[in-house]
Amino acid sequence: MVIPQHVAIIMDGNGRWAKKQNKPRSYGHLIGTDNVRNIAIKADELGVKVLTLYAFSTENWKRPKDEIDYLMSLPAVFIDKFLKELMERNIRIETIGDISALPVNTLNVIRRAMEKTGSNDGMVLVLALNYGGRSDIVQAVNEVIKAGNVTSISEQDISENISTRNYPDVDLMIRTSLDYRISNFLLWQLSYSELVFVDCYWPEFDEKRFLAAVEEYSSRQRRFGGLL
Ligand code: V0D
Repeated sequence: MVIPQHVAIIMDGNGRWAKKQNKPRSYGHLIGTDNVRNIAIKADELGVKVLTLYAFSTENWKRPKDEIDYLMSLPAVFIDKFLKELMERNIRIETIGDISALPVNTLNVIRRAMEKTGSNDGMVLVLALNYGGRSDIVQAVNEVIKAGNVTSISEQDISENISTRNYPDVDLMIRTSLDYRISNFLLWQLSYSELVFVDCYWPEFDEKRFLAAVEEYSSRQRRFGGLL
């Protein structure tokens, strides 16, 4: 099997999953948080090097305040429950997106987790938080301009200044919940990625389904490798 080095996931459908069983949206988000742990561990076991998860988009600020407040409590929930396990597995936590706009409590929890896991050199678990793909590109262009004396900008300039500059290219992008959109997730980075859309909600996306998505990726690589 060909293992993707970098997998990115749009974890969609938590609210709809909860509604389906007459539970509040927050319940879906909470179970979705446990699933982040399950999929991260499966990815690590398969030998994935970087797992990037779309946890909060720049558009998510438009949601009701109560829901935003609840979402902002989830990093602490996740870290309290699973930091020990991440340390045992040598997994490092990093983020992309403008985390400076997050509530200060949330920000402190995330910073502490990044410090504690900072010297782990196994899989990197990247949380995209207050992330938008267009703003990532704009930010990279502005970095290049700031470096001075710019008359033109190359693809390499942008690749070297975009948020994911230290990670390998995204090999596989998975979106749950059967929406066939990129929704301002990694735009630059998905240029050559395989896209797999899965017909279940994020809380239902288990290890078996993750493995199936990796197998689909692997079979596409084999076909491409054989030029057939
Ligand atoms: C809700 C489903 C883990 C999608 C997953 C602040 C939306 C659960 C984190 C997390 C969220 C963040 C930082 C960190 C460790 C874990 C998370 C948010 C939402 C938005 F260092 N799950 N999760 N963050 N959801």
